[in-house]
Amino acid sequence: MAHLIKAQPFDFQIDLSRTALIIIDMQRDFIEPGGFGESLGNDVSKLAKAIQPCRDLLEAARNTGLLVIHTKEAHAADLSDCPPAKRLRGDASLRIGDPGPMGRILIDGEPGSEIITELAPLPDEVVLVKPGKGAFYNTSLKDILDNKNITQLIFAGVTTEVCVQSTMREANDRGYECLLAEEATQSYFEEFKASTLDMIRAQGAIVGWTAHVTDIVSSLQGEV
Ligand code: C5J
Repeated sequence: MAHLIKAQPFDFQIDLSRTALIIIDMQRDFIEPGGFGESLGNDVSKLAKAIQPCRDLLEAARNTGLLVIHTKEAHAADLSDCPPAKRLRGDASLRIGDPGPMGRILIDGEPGSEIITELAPLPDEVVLVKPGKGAFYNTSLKDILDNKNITQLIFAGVTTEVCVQSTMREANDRGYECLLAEEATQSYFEEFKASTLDMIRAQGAIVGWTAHVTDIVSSLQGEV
């Protein structure tokens, strides 16, 4: 059934039977102290604002029966999927693969790579491990979406200008209609979040749409 969601730059016509919710990288390594985000010098407390809006969206998506996909940015224990250029870049206090307070930094299976408990995936939800910033790179995401006839994607998660934006651009180029839930995404840099939202919806939704979580949730609940 098609619903209209109040969005920018114009209303988003959603077909619930062809829509998935993708929650990007709400994992301890980015949200909690001692992980990858903090090792790069970021104030990780800035991302906490996204948690409750993500929960609201997740609950509505579950109640509506949408396909739910959680992504995690994480690498194999032997680092075979981590290019040296990624591992060695910058002035990190701990690099990818180094032991930290939540296990090895950004390694799949370590405590730091777990999705935060507030957003813990249900057993039937997809948890997609991705080695890059974009969730289509070196993953089966396209096949998962094709198998379910998904053509529209609602995005949430962190960080807005890195993994969320990269994945939205990848999805847009592959023909998906992309809607970003404004309060359910955060950046370590407020100005980067604001600019990303502007870039996405500029030029007549050149990458996609943005909408408030309350408007998305009301629409999923059939209230509008
Ligand atoms: C970053 C991400 N910021 N999930 N990853 O390195 O956005």
